Amino acid sequence: MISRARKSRRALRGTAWAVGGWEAACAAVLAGTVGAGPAVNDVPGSGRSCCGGASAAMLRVGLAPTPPAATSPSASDGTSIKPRGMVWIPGGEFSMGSTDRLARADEGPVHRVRVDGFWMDATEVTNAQFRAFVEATGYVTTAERPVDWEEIKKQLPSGTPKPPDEVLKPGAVVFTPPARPVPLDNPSAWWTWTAGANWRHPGGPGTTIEGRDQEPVVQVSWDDAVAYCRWAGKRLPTEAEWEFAARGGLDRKVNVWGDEPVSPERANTWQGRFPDANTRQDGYAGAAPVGRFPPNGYGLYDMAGNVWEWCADAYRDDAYARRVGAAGPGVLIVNPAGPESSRDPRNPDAPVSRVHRGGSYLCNDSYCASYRPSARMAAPPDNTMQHLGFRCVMSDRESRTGPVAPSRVPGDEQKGKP
Ligand SMILES: [Ca+2]
Repeated sequence: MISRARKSRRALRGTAWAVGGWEAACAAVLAGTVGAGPAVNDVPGSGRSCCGGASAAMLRVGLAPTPPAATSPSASDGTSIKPRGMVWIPGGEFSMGSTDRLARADEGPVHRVRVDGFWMDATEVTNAQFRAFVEATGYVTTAERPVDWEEIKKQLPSGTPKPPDEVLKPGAVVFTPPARPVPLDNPSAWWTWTAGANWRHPGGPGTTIEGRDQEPVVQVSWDDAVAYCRWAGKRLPTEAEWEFAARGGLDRKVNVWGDEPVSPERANTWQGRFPDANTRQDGYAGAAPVGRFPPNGYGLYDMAGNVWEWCADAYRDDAYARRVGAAGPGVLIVNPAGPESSRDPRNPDAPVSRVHRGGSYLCNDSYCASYRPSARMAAPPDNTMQHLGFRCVMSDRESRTGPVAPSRVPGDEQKGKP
């Protein structure tokens, strides 16, 4: 007879221990194990993500109708004025994706893309900024809401048993480094489901964001990020906008600063042996206050490392192949807005998976080189993580009119899974 725990592990085999963490954490709790999870990723290169996810629930709180002004008042001659805290990213063409030795399969094929100019937050959204949103709207984040098993199980393989009620409490997955080296094929060895973890207590109930106003907000879902952006009169960047901006005007470079390798002076990543020995050569074991590392060519901070950043796009591992296949080789793709449907091998049962970019303070070349501007990662939109935040954008037109829905390019508009 197969034990309940073994059934759970079998049922969860193939799900996202790397990124889709609520179910993984839930299963780990249910199974009482941290050593029997499935292989993380079968993609060569830096395929693993150092990620873990969190609770899931659908948006349930309406937004206050009085967002703050996202821009300074328009000048009398109608010209736009620099929105506070944002920098102008000039439109242009670039090679999206990478064939670098560290690149994963989903970063190709490299293709030429053009994006229109847009405004982008110079930094990740901070705890102080997110607190202002919550205080103005009464918004309750995903990780703070009661867990809805009926919604959660939609992301799980059919037949996954319902965990005990004590497990189905609001919370999130917290990074809990082991005391000694561990195999790097099982993220549940360093991620722990923690009731009470949320953006106010990103490391669990015993932690706080007091005195950390300038650190990036984390433990926020894609839904939370979208809600914030709407309140602020902004939106999440498309994946193409994010990568174009991250490259800072440098085309076909491995990193946002060029081809030189990552170093403690350049970005907040992990130095030492992941995940048990962080030497903190960059000064930080976790997130750093925003803007502590040099900006890229466009004046954007922390586009490499610190915390991951949600993008608007649905994720497909074959998104670029489909796009190029539809347009034809060498054809310039203009303002791609991402596929209509998701295909995420790390979250095969999730109806939707959303892109996040930029890597985090947990990135280390031994495990995850996702601080590179071309690196792609994803999670279901109700997942939260201790190293995942976001920043907002808006077009110049949107700076006056509000967000405009994107139109999709050929290849992105195909529906259904192949
Ligand atoms: Ca970042």
